[in-house]
Amino acid sequence: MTSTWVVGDVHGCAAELQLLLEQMDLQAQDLLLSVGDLFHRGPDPAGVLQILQRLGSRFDMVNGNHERSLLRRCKGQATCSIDDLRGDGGTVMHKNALPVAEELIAFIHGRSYLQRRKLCGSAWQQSETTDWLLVHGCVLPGQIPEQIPPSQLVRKGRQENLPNHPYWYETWHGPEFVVFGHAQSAAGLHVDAHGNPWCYGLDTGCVYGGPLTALRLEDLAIMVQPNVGSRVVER
Ligand SMILES: [Mn+2]
Repeated sequence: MTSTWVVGDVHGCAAELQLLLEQMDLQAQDLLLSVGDLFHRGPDPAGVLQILQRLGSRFDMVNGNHERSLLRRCKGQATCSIDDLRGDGGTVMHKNALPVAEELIAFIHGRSYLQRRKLCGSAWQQSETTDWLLVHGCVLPGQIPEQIPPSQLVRKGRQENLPNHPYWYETWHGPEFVVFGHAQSAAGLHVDAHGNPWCYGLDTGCVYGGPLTALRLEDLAIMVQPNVGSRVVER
């Protein structure tokens, strides 16, 4: 069986990513996908890059708001300063990213903001849902996901046309199953009134001390990173 793992917001937490991967024990046919926001806030963006580069074609991702901001800042620049590596909201990149700045930008350049893939596996045998979407922040009910601009896909996604402006994941009933990150408050499985699964939030706040978490699409298994011990978070 192929395993398709999706990991939540890494934000420069290389040690946690390494521990999770060791536990995951990816095989040659398996995939690791990321919901984006790989590099800012945390202590070791260069380490995250190295780990993911080693996975080669077994890794893929969508860009998050931090990648989007980083790419916009670095556009057209041959060399980078640490200021160019700022992310969303001006978040400073750890200085150990500077030696690998060009590699880091090349790694995220041209990545998509939305991916559509086919569901398969034991969790979906009785389900009419055929596709799943990988996105950093949101998709919006009533809109074709592929037509939503990146600036919206990386956001938390409130529905301004509804009373009390609920978040998209509070009313999302497909037709696709959606895996996303970005919002710690949205972490976990979201189901409808009949218990059908419709989306999964994977931002478990790793950079703030939560365990990095991954979801396997085939059976909705969850893997939680083993304890890394105490760590200072630089902001
Ligand atoms: Mn984000």
